[in-house]
Amino acid sequence: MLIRRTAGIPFSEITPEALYTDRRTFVGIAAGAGLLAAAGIAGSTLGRGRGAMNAIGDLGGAPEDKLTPYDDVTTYNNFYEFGTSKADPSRHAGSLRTHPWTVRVDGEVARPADYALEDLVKPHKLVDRTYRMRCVEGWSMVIPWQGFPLADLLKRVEPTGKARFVEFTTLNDPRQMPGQRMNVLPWPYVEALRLDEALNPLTLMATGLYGKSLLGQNGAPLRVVIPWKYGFKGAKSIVRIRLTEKAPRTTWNVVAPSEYGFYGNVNPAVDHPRWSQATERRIGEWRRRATLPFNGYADEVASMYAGLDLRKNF
Ligand SMILES: Nc1nc2c(c(=O)[nH]1)N[C@H]1C(S)=C(S)[C@@H](COP(=O)(O)O)O[C@H]1N2
Ligand SMILES: [Mo]
Repeated sequence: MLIRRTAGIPFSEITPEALYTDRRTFVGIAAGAGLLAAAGIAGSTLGRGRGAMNAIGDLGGAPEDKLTPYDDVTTYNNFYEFGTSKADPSRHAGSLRTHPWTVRVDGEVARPADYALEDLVKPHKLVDRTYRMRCVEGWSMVIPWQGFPLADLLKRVEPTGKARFVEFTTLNDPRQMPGQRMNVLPWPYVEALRLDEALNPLTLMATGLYGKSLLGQNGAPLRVVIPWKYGFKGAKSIVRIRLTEKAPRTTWNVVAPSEYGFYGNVNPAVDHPRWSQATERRIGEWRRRATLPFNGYADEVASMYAGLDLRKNF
């Protein structure tokens, strides 16, 4: 699938100056960083203070953030359908066929349908969103994604008055996904959000990163990205999006409920039972840095959890 370019300009021709002057194309936070990356300055520091950050889009108060190199983003992965080691997905995801690809959208919606991927994506304006990503294992990355807000798709399919949750299901096909021939997880991989989380403008259906279509290891052709939650919430290679009234059963929560709550919000104050979540290591760096509440996106998301005990609802 071709990635639509912002205003029809090829990524290779977009300069930092163009980004700076065309501020209106910056949707949400750090919308320009993906373009910067594609313009060939991946890994450069995104400004040296909040002022400079704001000029190209605010990553949420972490002036030291640099884009994680493309090679790391595409070779250090968790995608147990292709094996449990970090290198397995990039080694084995070549067997994933993403054309044709169908996504079922059903449950509590006025317009349930099976969509060919192209028809699902085409009506949406693709945006650039550079997000900090934090795995529950204690490592993190900064990834320039392309995709469309999940909210745009949900509005299109018209949730019914009963819809309270959105469930995402990954492809289940052991012929293409060798890791599914083993019982490391119950397949298919399922994740879910509350409807308000799914409608939050930060929640992205990603189709690409660094200006290129997603590779299998990153969840081609379509995956969900929720930057204030631990990585496991972001289901890859999605074949079904179902709206429900009751809370769906989600894979890691079912496998180890004491370790993986339904919410999975990044929270340095709530340790994983087996390790601290207070700090993280950015891939490509050695030092550990402080983990931020909601991964640094508290301004955008904390209000959704007002009155909720985040120690119980982890
Ligand atoms: N289907 C599926 N989705 C998945 C996973 C998985 O094993 N299977 N791993 C999750 C975890 S733990 C993380 S940290 C992220 C990693 O995404 P990335 O490899 O694109 O960085 O994918 C998430 N989505
Ligand atoms: Mo993870």
